[in-house]
Amino acid sequence: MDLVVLLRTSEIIIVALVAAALATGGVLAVVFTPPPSPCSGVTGAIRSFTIIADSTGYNMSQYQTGPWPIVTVQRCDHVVFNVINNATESHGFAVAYYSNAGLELVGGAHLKLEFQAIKAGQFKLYCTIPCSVHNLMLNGLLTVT
Ligand SMILES: [Cu+2]
Repeated sequence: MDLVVLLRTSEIIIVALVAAALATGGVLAVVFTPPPSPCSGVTGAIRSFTIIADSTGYNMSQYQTGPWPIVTVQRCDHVVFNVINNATESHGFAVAYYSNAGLELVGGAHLKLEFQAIKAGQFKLYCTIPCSVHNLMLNGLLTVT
């Protein structure tokens, strides 16, 4: 393959992949397709949690010293946060990585945030709206094992 001599390393890799795909009778397009989600085809358990936002924070986080609320699920579970704003002011509810924009709830609103927990790790639960008790709503924790 004299041609290879003229190619850069990245091009050589692609040529090698193409050659490998052709040699095994594979379809070339497969080489460039991103890997499937680790949860594709997996029906995880439904895990529902209620978050109540009011003047004590999220689920009375005012009276906790560490992160609060704390929720734990397994990877691929279907997570549902039922968020209730019992205050008169607006509050947000966001989940780092999974929903950074999160929900915006006016006073009295009930909203749901749902997703499949495809990535393991620890993710903050937090309010996205500056409010009178904002510091009480910045330290929730979702753990995906
Ligand atoms: Cu808030």
